[in-house]
Amino acid sequence: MPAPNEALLVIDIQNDFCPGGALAVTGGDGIVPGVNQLMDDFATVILTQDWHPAGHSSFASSHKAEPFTTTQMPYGTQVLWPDHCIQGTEGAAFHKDLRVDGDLIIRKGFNPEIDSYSAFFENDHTTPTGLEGYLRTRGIDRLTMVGLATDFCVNFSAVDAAKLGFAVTVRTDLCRAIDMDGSLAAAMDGMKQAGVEVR
Ligand code: VGL
Ligand code: ZN
Repeated sequence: MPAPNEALLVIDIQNDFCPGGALAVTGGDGIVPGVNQLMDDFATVILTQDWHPAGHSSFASSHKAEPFTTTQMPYGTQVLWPDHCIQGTEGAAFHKDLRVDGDLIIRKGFNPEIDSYSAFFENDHTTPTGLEGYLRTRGIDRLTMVGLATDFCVNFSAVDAAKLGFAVTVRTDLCRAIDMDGSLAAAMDGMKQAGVEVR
């Protein structure tokens, strides 16, 4: 029987993060069968969906810059991405084979001025998404995380959750990384430092 205090967080398994997408993560689609199967083991399944308005401030095109460079935002350094996961587009849709029968879909990155990697806080590390309250009011204190990308949205979500006091496990076999400039190694270290069980 799935434990009532545990939830599975399925992060950003959307077309734009899969091969052929605008910000494709190598092998991103390969995790879908394993993620679908893992959903059976959880009483609560939550999916996140990166959900940007056109012209979002995290897009290189909004700064006349090259993708994968960085810029300074009021909240710190921001990587500039190719246009991706624009609200209502096919790129923002979940992978066609992903089970979407979860309890909650939480969208993030919809504020034009702030990116949001984490499912808990926008990139200013202060503006909440409301997910913490959803989990606490439902008595959930243990989270397993899977999805895309290991070094950005999974990493930020896992570290924030651990800081908030949740017990967090990241299943790296069901995650895939962007891995730019050592970001995967840094994410692994950061998650372990924060007390995330990475396996
Ligand atoms: C993500 C970069 C930009 C992610 C989202 O889901 O990891 N990465 N937006
Ligand atoms: Zn994004």
